[in-house]
Amino acid sequence: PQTIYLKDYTPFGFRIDEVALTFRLDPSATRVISRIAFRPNPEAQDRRFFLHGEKLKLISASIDGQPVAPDVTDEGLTCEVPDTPFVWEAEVEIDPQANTALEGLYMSNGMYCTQCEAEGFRKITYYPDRPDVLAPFDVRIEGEEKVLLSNGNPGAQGDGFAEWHDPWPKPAYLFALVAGDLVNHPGHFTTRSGKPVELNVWVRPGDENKCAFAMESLIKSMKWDEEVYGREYDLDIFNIVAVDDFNMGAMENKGLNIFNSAAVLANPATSTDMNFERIEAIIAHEYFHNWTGNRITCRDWFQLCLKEGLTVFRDSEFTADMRSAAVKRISDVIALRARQFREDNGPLAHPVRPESFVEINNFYTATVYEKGAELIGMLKTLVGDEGYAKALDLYFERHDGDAATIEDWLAVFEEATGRDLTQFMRWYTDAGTPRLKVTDDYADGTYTLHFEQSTPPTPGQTDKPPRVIPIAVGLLGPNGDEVLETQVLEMTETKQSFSFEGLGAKPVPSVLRGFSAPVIVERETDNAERAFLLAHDTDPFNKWEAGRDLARDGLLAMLRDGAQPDDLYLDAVQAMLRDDSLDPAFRWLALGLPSQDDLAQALYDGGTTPDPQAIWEALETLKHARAEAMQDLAPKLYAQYQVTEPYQPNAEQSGARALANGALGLITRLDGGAQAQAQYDAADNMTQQLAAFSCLLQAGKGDAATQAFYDQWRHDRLVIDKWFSLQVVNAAPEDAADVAERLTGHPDFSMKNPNRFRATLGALAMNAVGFHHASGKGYRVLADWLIKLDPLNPQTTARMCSAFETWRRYDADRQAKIAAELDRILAVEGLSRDTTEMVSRIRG
Ligand code: HT7
Ligand code: ZN
Repeated sequence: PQTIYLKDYTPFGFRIDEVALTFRLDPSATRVISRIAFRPNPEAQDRRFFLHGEKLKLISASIDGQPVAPDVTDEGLTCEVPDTPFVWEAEVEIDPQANTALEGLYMSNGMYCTQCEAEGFRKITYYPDRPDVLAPFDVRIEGEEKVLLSNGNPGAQGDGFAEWHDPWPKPAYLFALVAGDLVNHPGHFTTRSGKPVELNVWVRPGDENKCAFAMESLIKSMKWDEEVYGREYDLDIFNIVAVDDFNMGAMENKGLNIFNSAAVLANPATSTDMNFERIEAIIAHEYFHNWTGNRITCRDWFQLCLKEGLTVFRDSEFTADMRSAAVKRISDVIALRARQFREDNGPLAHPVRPESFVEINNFYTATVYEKGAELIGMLKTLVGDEGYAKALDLYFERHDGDAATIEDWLAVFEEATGRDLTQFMRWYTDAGTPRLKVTDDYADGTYTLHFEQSTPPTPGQTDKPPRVIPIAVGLLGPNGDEVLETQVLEMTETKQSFSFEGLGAKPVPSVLRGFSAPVIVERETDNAERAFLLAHDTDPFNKWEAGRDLARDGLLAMLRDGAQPDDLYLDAVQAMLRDDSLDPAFRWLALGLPSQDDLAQALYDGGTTPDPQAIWEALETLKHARAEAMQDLAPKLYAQYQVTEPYQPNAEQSGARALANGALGLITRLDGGAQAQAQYDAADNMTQQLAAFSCLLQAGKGDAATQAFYDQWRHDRLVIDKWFSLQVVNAAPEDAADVAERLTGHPDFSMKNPNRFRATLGALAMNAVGFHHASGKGYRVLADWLIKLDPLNPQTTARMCSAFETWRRYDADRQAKIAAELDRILAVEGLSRDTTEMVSRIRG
């Protein structure tokens, strides 16, 4: 397969003034008629006329009304064209029903829908399917379905047809079409300049009672973007559609966002607090793309972080404003470390702006999204709130209607603030997570912090010069008072020291407050200092971090030296749980333990080969010790944080339920599931029901609940996804692969639905100890199913291969077993480009 390089970018030889598309819908033989007005692009040298096109049957083509016979290959067509403006017309036939890859135009439960990012439009018609070719689109849909939707504003609508006009020039990846017998949950928004906007959430009949929360979230997002970023909505209508078969969470098509139904449908009976929070964030994310992604798009796919990093950053700010900023920050960092640090430390490491790819779908990664968002956060820290606001205003003013680059993005910051960001650019071009070594000394009232940065080599990049790192620091006096409020130190060299004078005693440093840069801090410290920070730090992130480090180091000592659970940790976490002045959601986070994967990486980094079974056993031992240490406290917390008011998915109630359910986990370890069963029987919302169900499964008492849950929810596909997933995630180490395999034989299992596939096989990879069982059956079951899925859905298959990305950490026997599975996948004849690229990179 061909590798595409950023350095080879050249503009397309033509511009497009107008696109008109007509769709004659038919499940197996849809006709797409296109009329495209091209003119030579004065900024391009290369005037070869190449249109992308895949899996299309060309019926006819003409230029300025004269039939032409282009050269057609599997990837597109070329044709002689005039060197003056001309009109290209073509008719193609496509087969939506046979499209199981869920890219292009496909069918889901009898409904037509599209997914065009990144390169799906080429499966709809011949077109320059690249993000730097923008055009206004007019669309006519002819079909018998009750609802016919596309981008932009509605035009003529009649029996069997509908027309849509999108005045905003857009690249083809933002095109969308939906047709089906759908029902809508309507809403309304008036922009701050007084423009009325019609809002709709479209769903399959039966799902109407799951739309209200999405609509509220959309309205909040529209308002927030006006208030915080000064961005108004720009069409008369905004439609959201829920689709069951979808490869990712959602898609920001102009004026017609399409959502995985799991990322939009919710009500208290069927969705957990976490589902509600995720839906609110995804609705916001897709809506915010209207400006950061749609009005200003990317020049090429190497610039993906330009829209994704910025939009993730914006949705995190939104969630922080709607809920608790501290809890959001801590949760984001937990996710960043779990997914992005893991990626950055393995064979799939790549820069936030990659330099090459084979299949762009493989680069919708935690690095591009989450690390991309961290870079925006660092920029904001470096230039300050005012500088950031000025730079963003300039960005919107200067680049509205453009397909922009990271260079354009940094240039507006340089101009708006006068800063030189040459060194900052390394964050975009260099892969890998920097290590930040911290030491200190104190003499005569002066305290000095010494920093040293280094970044390990990553695939294709050995040399890593220093990057600018904003390090937020505070100092605490021996009595716990803060003697220095948060200051941002700017580290620009490999080694650098910063001194603080006039201190009466050696302070305790609180370094990298708020996780001010995506780095790994290495500092030799002791548990007493961590307990001190857990008790006194005013920075909520570092307070939480101190508890997490205590837990992690205690666990590592158990694993390396056979130590007992650390009393200092047990006492400190109890003291924190008893502190009613702390937000319950924060306390619930502080009760969390490092994951099996975190511990495996920490052992590996320290030179020890991780044993997945031993890691799981150490965690079990610590959880049991905690339950015993807190046998008085846990029931008190459980009672104190029961929510008696009617269910609301807001931050306050969610935090209380999370803490109470954390306490239920402790209780279950000692009472064998009695309290969990009582909660399960009484639950009137999914948060309570699912928490109790998990506890019962973990206690080995889940059989009755498993049957009852299925009987109660068999009609609800999203709830049944949870049923599949929980059984696998909570299975005992030796059973996990068998449970997953058994569930693939369940009548409700379907390979064609990515949610169900992930709920079963993705869940196996999440059960780390089960997946890495010494027998190798976890590896075998996952590889078997990836091989089966690949011909149907390469995109989802390739993404799920990342379960194997950490394989080099493990012992020789496990490595050999994983290598054999990777080789077995690679040997499959006709393996997709997506999966071939992923597995080859992982295999190395
Ligand atoms: N911009 C979108 C990314 C995307 C996608 C979404 C659904 C299915 C396939 C997809 N490929 C790429 C989603 C987002 O980041 O908002
Ligand atoms: Zn996005």
